[in-house]
Amino acid sequence: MATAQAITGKKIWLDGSLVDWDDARVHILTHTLHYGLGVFEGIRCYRTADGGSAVFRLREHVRRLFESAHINLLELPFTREEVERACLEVLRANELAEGYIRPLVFLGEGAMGLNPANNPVRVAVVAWPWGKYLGEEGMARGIRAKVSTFVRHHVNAKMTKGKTCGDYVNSILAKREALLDGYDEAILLDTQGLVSEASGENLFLARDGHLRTPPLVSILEGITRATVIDLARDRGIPVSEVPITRDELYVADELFLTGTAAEVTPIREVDHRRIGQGERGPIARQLQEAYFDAVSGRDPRYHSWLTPL
Ligand code: PPE
Repeated sequence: MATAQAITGKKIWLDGSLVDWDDARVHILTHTLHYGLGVFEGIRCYRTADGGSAVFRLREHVRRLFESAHINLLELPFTREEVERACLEVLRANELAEGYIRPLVFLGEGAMGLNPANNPVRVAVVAWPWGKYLGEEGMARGIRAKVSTFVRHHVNAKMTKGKTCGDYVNSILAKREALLDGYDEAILLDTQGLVSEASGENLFLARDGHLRTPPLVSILEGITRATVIDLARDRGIPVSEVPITRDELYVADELFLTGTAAEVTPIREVDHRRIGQGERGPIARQLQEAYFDAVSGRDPRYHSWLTPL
């Protein structure tokens, strides 16, 4: 699986300048390494129909990075424009026409303990090639998922509007359990027992031509989720943000996941129950096509979402 391969490249943007890949190192007392208080983003750049490349929804991702930092009382020593420029610079420095961009805000060395008020807020931006997050076959046929034994954090524990490093321990536990149990992905329930999201993706359900997705309570406010809601409505598919129960998953016509890394990935089976026909359904297929037309600039209606490289 692409996600388990070691990555490498030429340059990394660190605290304001490009450094050689192997020189982007940190001290063992880096605060975030001990306590997990840091925030990050995941952004994709795609080749475009005009022969160039463009970053998809760069402004929205950088805005969420700053909001995640704000929620966690982290103040970046850079402006949003500087971080947007860093994302583009790092793609160029690594000669990537297509790839995944990972801005990371973390607390550097200084004090230990739970008051990092004086530790430096550091910023890195890395980029690397990243193929299909849940596999080529998963995109075409759908993946197999299990409802996790791990529960998504309560909103007042997790601060779900923030994409915080330490929160991903919960996702990693769920993901590894799912893989060890022979599935491709985990679906987590929230503290009330309602469907939340997958380990690194939001979830959509189709039934009788309508789409449903959980409301913004226990989930990350996915940028792909927002994109897919727009794409669906523009095609006359109604979408509602409503609570979803576990058994509603089992009787859905279609289920699919959305995320920057996972893009639009269908689910063909949950907990040994076949979903719909047990293959990628027509709505997932239509929205996959719409998504790839949007990110690649083939659909002029969505050009405002693209930042040319
Ligand atoms: N929920 C979670 C928990 C999540 O991590 C992501 C993104 C999403 C929903 C979808 O958000 P968006 O990318 O804005 O549509 N997960 C990122 C990290 C993946 C990783 O393995 O690392 C991603 O897709 O980039």
